Amino acid sequence: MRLPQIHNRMTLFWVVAAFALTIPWFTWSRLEPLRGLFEARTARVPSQDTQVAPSDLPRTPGTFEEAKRVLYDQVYRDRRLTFYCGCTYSGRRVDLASCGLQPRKNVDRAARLEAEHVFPAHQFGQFRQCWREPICRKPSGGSYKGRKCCEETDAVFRTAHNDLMNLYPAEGEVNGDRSNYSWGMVPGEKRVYGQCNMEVDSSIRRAEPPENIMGDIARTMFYMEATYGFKLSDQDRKLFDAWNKMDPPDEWERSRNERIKKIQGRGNSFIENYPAMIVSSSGR
Ligand SMILES: [Ca+2]
Repeated sequence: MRLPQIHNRMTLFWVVAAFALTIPWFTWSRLEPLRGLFEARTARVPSQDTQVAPSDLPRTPGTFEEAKRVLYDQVYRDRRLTFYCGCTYSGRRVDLASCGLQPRKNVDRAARLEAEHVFPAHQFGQFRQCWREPICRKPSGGSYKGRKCCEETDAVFRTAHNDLMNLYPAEGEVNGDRSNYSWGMVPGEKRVYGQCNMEVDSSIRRAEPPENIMGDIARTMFYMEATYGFKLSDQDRKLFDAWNKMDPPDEWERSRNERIKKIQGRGNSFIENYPAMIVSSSGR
């Protein structure tokens, strides 16, 4: 009499187990669109754990504090205009009325001037050892990883992080909203910053800049790839090729490049050789 009882219990166990496993499988299989989105997101950012010989690196400022000072006081010494919305600024405060910029939520940060990384530090840092593993030691004995650790230990990261070519004076809240999202086209024409034509969609982690700086952004991204070996995805390359053609370098973009070249010893060939570089950048 005991054997059939055990048999029945085992059967019941397997029936329940199979049923329990079916629920997550069924749910996952129904989420095809979400899964595709997740895969697309992870595929959009290729690994950036590159190494460049120290002699091949530009002479960028040694710290981020120094980079900001040089950016504001030297490169933009007579050009007090923010990157995204074209507002005037004085000291470290943005004049919101000068460009019709409406704060979305954070009034104080909206008017704060910040240095924006066009190629986000998170995107070129996240694959590096110093970002992922706690290889840095505190004097007190603990360990840490991430941006600070990379700035201290990784010459390629530090040089790229402080590269003035990749830094632009931007409006604090817009900079914060852009976060480390990729550049792209955002469906619709949402206007959440008043007259400023910057669109950020956190649901697809994407930001669309105003048209007059699309080319500036594309050439900055090409420069970061060429200088540090940070790879652009095929999708990004197509987008930036289009932006590069649509918005050629203007007088200010060329002057900015010359000023930074004097400081760092190297210019952006995608600006200097425009439009010759279009062919080589799109042909890869
Ligand atoms: Ca432009």
